[in-house]
Amino acid sequence: MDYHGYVGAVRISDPETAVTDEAFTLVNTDINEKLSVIVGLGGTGLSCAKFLASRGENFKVVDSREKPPGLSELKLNYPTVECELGNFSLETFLAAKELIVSPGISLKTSEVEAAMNAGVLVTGDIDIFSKLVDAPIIAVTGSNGKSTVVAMLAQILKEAGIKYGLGGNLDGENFKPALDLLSEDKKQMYVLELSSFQLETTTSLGAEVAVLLNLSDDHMDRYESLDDYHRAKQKVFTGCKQIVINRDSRHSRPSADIDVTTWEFGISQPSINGFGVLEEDGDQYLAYQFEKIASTSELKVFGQHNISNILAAATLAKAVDIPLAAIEAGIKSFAGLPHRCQWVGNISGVDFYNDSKGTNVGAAVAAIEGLGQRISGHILLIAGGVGKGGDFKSLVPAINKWGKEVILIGQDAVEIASSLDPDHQAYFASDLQDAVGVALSHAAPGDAVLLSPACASFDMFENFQHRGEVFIESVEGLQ
Ligand code: UMA
Ligand code: ADP
Repeated sequence: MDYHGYVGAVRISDPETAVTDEAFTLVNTDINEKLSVIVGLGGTGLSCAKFLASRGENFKVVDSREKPPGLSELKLNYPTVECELGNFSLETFLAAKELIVSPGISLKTSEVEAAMNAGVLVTGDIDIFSKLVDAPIIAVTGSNGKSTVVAMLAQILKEAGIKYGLGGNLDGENFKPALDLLSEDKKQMYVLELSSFQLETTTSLGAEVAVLLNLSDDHMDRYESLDDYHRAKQKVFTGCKQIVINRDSRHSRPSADIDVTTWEFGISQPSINGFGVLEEDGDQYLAYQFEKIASTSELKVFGQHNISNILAAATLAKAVDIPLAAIEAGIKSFAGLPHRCQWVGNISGVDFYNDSKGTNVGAAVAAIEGLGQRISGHILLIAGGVGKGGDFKSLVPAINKWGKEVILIGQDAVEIASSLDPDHQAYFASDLQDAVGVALSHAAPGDAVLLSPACASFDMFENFQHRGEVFIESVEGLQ
C-alpha cells in the first residue's frame, strides 16, 4: 500500500535555491535502490523502525545525537539496520527514498530543507498512520489541554464500551507513538493527541472529527511567529469529516471555510449543536443543548480550563455518537492526570499543587486562575526553566489578581523577573527544593504554593514528569 505524502517542493525553479548537480544525481538514482531514512531515534523513530521492519522494508536511521534514547532497543531487535549518529550527513538525506522525520527535528534543519528542495519525499509517523488506518480518527490539537482532553475522551469511550486506541504526542503512562497502535488488535476508533510538530509532516489527516482547542505562545524557539505556529496547528482539519470549535478561542476555527458538520462548545449557554454551561440558582451545570449533564460540583478536576477541557471531550464524543449517559459517567469519574494542577499535600494550612506540565505561559495563567478562585488565601508561584521564547508579561494580570509572590528557578529566571510588575515580590531560588522551602516560609494558612513553571524543564530535569516528582519529594521532605 502506498502511504507517501509530499511536504517538500518537488522541483525548484528559483536559481537562488536550485539544487546542485550532485543533489540531482543522488535524487535521481533508481528509487528501488534507495532506502527510507528515519530521522531521529527517540520514541517516534523507534516506532517507525518497528513499523518498517514489520513490513519487510529496508531502512536506515539517523540521529544528530551520539546516544539517542532508542539506540539500545534498535540494536537489540534490528542489529543489521544501519545507523548514522552524530552530525547529519547531507549525502544520506539527498540519497533517501523518503525521509520519515521525527517531531523533534524541524523541517527547517538544513539537511531536511535541502532534501525537500531536491524533491525527496518528506513524511512523518502521523502521516503514515493516517494513510493506513481503517477506523475513524478523533484528532486533538491545541497549545494546552490536549492530554487532558484525550484522556477524558478515552474515559468516556471506555464507559461506552468502545474499543479505542489512544496515542500520539501524549507522554507519561499513556505514551504511545501512533504507529505502535497499528500493531495492536483492531480498534473501533483512534484518539490522537497531535502536536504542531507532528502536524507539520502530515499531509491529509482525514480525521472523522478534529479540534484545535486553543492557541497561545509556545515553541516560539521553533516558529517564526504565532501565525506560523497556528498554520501548523490548522493542518489538523485537513480532510476531516466533522469539526469541533471552542467558542472561547478565536484561533479554534479553521482559517478557511470547510463545508463539514460543525459542533461547538464554550463556557456559556450551550448552542443547539454542542455543549456549554448553564447557570441555575447560583450553580453551574455542564449541558448539551438544553439538557443538564452534570453539576460542576460533581467534577473531580477544577478550574475554568478544565471545564473547557470537559466540554471539548464531551462534544468530540457526541460527534462520534456516544450516548449522553456514557459522556456523563466519563466526565464524572475523570480524576485528572498527574502533573496537571495535582494536589500534593497540606503543610501547616498551606496547600501544594504540582502543575509541572504548565510548560508555557498560557498554561500557567490557566492554572493560576483556576486555583486562585478556589482558595481563601493567595498563590505563591514557582516558575522558571527554558522559556522557549514565550512572552512572560502575559503572566502579570493573573499574578496581580491571585499572587502573593513568585519564586524563580532555572535558565530564564532573570528574564521572567524582568517581565513582572516592579511591586511583585520575586525571589531567585537555587533549585526546586530550595524554591519549595522559600515558598513555605513565606506562606500563610489558606495560601497555596503552585509549581506551574511556564517553561520547559530540560535545563534542570529530564522532563516535566521528573520536575513534578522532584517537587512532590521536596514537599514530602518538609512534612
Ligand atoms: N533530537 C535531536 N536530534 C535528532 C532527533 C531528535 O537532537 O536527530 C532532539 C529533539 O530536538 C528533541 C528530542 O531530541 O529535543 C526528542 O525528539 P524526538 O523527535 O526524538 O522525540 P520523540 O522521543 O520521538 O517524542 C516525540 C514527541 N516529542 C517531541 O515532539 C519533542 C513526544 O512528545 C511524543 O510523546 C512522542 O514523539 C510520541 O508521539 C513530547 C513533547 O514534549 C511529550 N512534545 C512537545 C509538547 O508537547 O510540547 C511537542
Ligand atoms: P497539553 O497536552 O496540551 O500540554 P495538558 O492537558 O497536559 O495539555 O495540560 C498542561 C497544562 O496546561 C496544565 O497543567 C494546565 O496548566 C494547562 N491547561 C490545561 N488545559 C488547559 C486549557 N484548556 N487552557 C489553558 N491551559 C490549560
